[in-house]
Amino acid sequence: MADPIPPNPEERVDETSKDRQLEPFRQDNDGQYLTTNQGVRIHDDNNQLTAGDRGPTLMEDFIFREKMTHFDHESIPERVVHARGSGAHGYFEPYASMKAYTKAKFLSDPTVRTPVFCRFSTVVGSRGSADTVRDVRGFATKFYTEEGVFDLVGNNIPIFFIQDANKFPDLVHAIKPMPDNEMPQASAAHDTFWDFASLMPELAHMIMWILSDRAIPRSFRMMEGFGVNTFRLVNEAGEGRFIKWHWRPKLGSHSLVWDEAQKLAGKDPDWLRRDLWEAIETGQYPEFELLVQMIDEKDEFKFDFDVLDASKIWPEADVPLVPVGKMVLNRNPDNFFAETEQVAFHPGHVVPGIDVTNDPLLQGRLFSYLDTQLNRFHSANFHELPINRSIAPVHNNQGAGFMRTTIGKGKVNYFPNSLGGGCPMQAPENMGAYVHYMEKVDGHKVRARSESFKDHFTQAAMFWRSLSDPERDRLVEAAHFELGKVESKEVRHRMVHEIFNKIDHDLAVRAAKGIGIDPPTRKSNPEVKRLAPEVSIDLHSKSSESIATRRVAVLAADGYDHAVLEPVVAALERAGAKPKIVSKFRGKIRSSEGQHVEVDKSHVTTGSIMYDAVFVVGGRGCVDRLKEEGESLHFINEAFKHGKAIGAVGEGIELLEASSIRGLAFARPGGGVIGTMGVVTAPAGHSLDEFLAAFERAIAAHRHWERAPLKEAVPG
Ligand code: HDD
Repeated sequence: MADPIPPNPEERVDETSKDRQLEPFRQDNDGQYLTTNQGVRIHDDNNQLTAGDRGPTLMEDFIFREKMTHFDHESIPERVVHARGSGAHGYFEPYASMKAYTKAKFLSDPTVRTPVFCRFSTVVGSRGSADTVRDVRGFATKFYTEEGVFDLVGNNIPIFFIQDANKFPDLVHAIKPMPDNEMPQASAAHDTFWDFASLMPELAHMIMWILSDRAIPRSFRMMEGFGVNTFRLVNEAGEGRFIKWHWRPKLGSHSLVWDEAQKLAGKDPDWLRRDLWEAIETGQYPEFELLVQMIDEKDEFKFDFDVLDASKIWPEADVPLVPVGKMVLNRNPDNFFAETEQVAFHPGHVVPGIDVTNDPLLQGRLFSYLDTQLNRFHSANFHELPINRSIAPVHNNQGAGFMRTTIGKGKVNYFPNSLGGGCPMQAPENMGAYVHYMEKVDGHKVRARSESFKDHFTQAAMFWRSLSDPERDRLVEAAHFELGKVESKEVRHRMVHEIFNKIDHDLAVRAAKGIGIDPPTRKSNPEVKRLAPEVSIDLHSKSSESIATRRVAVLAADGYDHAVLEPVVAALERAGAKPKIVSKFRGKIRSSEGQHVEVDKSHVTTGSIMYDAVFVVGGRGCVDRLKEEGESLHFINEAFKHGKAIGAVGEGIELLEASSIRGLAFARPGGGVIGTMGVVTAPAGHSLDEFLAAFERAIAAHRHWERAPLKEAVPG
């Protein structure tokens, strides 16, 4: 008999269901003897079996052969895209029942916590590439629901490059490194990508997003996620609604700046991976809110975009966001390969109440993901790998194939059968069976793009108009970098005249200036239909008030003022921030009063790029030393240039004065706290509470773009 769902009320799905399922697969080597794969204990794991102690290896050395053969096979093909990723376990819980819209049980009962595994990734780079490259980030979540596995395979950008999956291989070939020399790694900044983009106007909107700050997130914990494609929710009554999935991070959306991203790629290529890992290890669990936008089937043709076109957003002003629930990531994987590498996502892994639509990008994805898993695992049984296993019981007649682990019992492996009592049997709809949405499909066979998909510039122009001035400056700088790396003048010309100028004339003129192309003399954006500002795009509107998990460098040296350092560090920690003492060398430094503090990071191992804010502690001896250290001055200049909050107390202010910051007022002895453009200073002896309140506000703001005119003169 097939197990009813759930098997019994005692075994109800909860957040630890997946963990319990994984437990028998875990292995701990503590206190164990080394063995062969057959469980035979090994006496000597340092030497081959040779003929004499200086002779050749004996053919019979089955122990060495087993070990070496295993090693030689210790890799699987990396993902053709999204090869580099980081995963985490957690749970999802809905705020309230979504029953009116979907029969999916995991969205219908707020008391149910569904276990999840989430994998964040970059798209273009190989497995070993740097985290902070300019790229889309993958945001894929596997929900182990009581009705089977549901995969929400999204990205951190709400739209996609192309509209039809048939262009996916071309897009990926163009954006991946050049076919002849495999350069550049993990970057779109080369001729083939921009050649493709300049010939494909449907990429125009996405190009704006990848040139924006969205493509260099500060943290996986501080970026939004989107299902991108249009899916469908279906309720018990069989009513369907078009939907788009959204994830919103509790910590707000934040980005790096490009100079910082490039430096981090060298100083800590694992920046995003480490950030996620450390946050979970220290109990600062990342949280995301799940939301949906819904469009009734009857309103399918009400909008000036096609609801099935993945290169378009649904403006929030037209289609509001409905909060659904929250996800908390609270456990790091035990093993990178077994979990993060072997997890296999597929947008076609849906449960009753969630269905697909005719979005032509999604339709192609439904083919590609299963196919790619077969290539990665060389087995149709990848669903049996522990990380991929459903926690809902699996019963079917698909019993064989490479690496099958389940031992099916009985003589009957076909359907229908009478010899097995008809089992496993088909489920009626009211017993949790998946029934496809009853959509009427009718039409001629055509290979064509719908007319309703052909406006490529309206939303790209809306995006540009919605940006603040500093965001526009950075987008133009990004275009200068990306296209500045393109050798072909023809490609650069086409991007400016055929794409940018159709989005916005000012953008085209500004982009042209940095890449050696004559700017267009006339506007050319006749296709733009609507220019209402789109608030949902603005990164700043989604900042968080909290400074939780922000990294603050505390610059200090021997002779520091302990009476300032200790309370500032404690206050930052109370607010959830991560202060770290940075000094020339590791070890202990001594205060002017004789106390000690342990240095967390030496200059050679860190840099301002690895912090969200900097604090300079006072103390005569300390500051005299810091002023003599190029690293400390560079630290301040670079943090200022990158728009980060800077705080200094007492003599610490002298380090700011010795830096290249010009045009800002600093606190004076006997005066009050001064906070301008995110630089907060307090004189010695002044109330630290007032200073800390202003400094924390400056950190919460994340970046201080209003400094732009001052930062030009500061060396980076
Ligand atoms: Fe894709 C992986 C997200 C379009 C084909 N995709 C992959 C991953 C994410 C996305 C997050 C990594 C999953 C993981 O962590 O293992 N992909 C998207 C989004 C898209 C999108 C949001 C736009 C709506 N993808 C897309 C298209 C195709 C693919 C149009 C092909 C028709 N994607 C793949 C793939 C990958 C993949 C080749 C590579 C590795 C894998 O599937 O498991 O099948």
